[in-house]
Amino acid sequence: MPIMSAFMTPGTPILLSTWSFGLRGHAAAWPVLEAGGHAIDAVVDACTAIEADPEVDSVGYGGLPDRDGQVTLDACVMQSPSSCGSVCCLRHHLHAARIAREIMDSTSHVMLVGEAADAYADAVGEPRENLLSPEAAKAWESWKRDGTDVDQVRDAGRPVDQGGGRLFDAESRWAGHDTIGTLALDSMGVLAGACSTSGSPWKLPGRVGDSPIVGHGLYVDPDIGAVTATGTGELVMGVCGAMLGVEEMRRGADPTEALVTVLQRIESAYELEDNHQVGLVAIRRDGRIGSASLRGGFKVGYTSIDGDEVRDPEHVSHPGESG
Ligand code: SD4
Repeated sequence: MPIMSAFMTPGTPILLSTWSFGLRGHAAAWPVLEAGGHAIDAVVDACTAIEADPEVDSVGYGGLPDRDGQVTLDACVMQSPSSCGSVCCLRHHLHAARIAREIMDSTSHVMLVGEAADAYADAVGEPRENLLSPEAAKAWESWKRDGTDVDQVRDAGRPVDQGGGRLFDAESRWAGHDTIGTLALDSMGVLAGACSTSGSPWKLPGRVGDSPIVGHGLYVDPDIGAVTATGTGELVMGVCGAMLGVEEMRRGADPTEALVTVLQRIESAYELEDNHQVGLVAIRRDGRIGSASLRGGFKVGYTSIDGDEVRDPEHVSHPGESG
């Protein structure tokens, strides 16, 4: 299949997100960019809106809990190697991307984790919230009752994005994926990214995936481009997926070609299982965009001065294998 990326005029702001529900976040973020605002504000606003949106069935409130029934949230934000922030395993605060940004802006650290991260969020005035929705609690109780093996549950299906913001039907809800990754290029030509997740369903307590780790679920080099990932975090982590994508662009690859290299590296490093999916999106510094996924079912939300669009990825490694 031909590998192409759309060309955008430098100076024109754009937003690019994993999954069609990314557009719900773009609705909050686009006015910022359109008014000449900063990419970092836009991506945090986008994630904040998605984290709070109860109709998005796979991010923030409503996300599936860990093995012990506890929802934990992870996020990171990035503008450059010296400007990034991350938070892992929040148990009491919903707006993980905003907290990661606070860590970036107000501390000399990059990452805070666990109870201490919740305490930090308290200290900066973030409200404590219940993260477990009644629907997610019911799903967890039923999983516990059945005693189904985690891997069998995941094999029930991969998320299939129908373009309307929902990824799961009642049965494949068990396989819940929980990540929004948003990239922005603002009218000053500055890039930023944010990534927020509740991780994989029924995970071992303490498990953290790619999303909040700089270079894995998100990487931004202001002189080169930005990449963010969704899907099976362990696969992305093993190849430093987001950073690899940016480094491929540094070498001169087109954004989609760069993402295809990440997927090829994953395929050569792992035996793919039925439940595995990885989706990636990229913006190069000049506004070219790219997208790719291992399997069908992934979609991309894209917003420019021409409006909102849900797009199929430019490349699908195994197009026949959707959820
Ligand atoms: C993780 N990558 O924690 C996240 C999950 C995800 O769509 O992206 N789901 O592994």
